[in-house]
Amino acid sequence: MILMENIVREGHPVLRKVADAVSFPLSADEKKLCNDLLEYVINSQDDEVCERYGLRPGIGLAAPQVNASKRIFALHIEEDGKEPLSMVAVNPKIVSHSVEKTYLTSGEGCLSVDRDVDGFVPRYARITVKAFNPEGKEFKLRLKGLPAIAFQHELDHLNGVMFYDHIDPAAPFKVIPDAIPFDRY
Ligand code: K2U
Ligand code: NI
Repeated sequence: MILMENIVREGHPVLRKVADAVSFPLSADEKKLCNDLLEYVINSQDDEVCERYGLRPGIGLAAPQVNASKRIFALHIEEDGKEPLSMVAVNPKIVSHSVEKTYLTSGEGCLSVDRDVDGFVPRYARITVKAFNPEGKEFKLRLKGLPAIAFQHELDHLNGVMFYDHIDPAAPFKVIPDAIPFDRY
């Protein structure tokens, strides 16, 4: 299982690389990586497991964050009153997006960043995405709200982008044009 010691931290060059697309069928190691990434995000949202293994809770985890420069990430998002969103996305793409933006009013964090970086992170409010599951089956989803934000955060990891790259250091809380705020709490 992935532990915090397996998650690389900012400054590690792998976090600034454009990750490599993977080809199907996945190797045994790549299949294990997919399972491990999803297992981490599920484990990290279980208070007992989180406590026992000292995990930081996460709703997403990308392969580069465990030093594997491959275009794979996992998401597991449970929101009250909504169907859980649980996926491993292989070679993910945003195929279209809204003009409208959104941002988490709480700002964003990252399992690879051991510090608070304040500021609004502009994200597309609604996205249409395509990806493959680990078995090689393509899927297409329309996402909004926290799933859309998380998908964009993880896709950034596959392109060597960190959330704070989107924050204007001169005005971290400046109003984002055409943006609707997203309150997590
Ligand atoms: O990629 C990661 O480091 C996991 C990120 C994913 C994420 C960050 C900001 C916004 C959406 C997703 C976080 O550590 S997950 C922690 C978290 C949990 C719930 C909502 C937002 C962030
Ligand atoms: Ni992150």
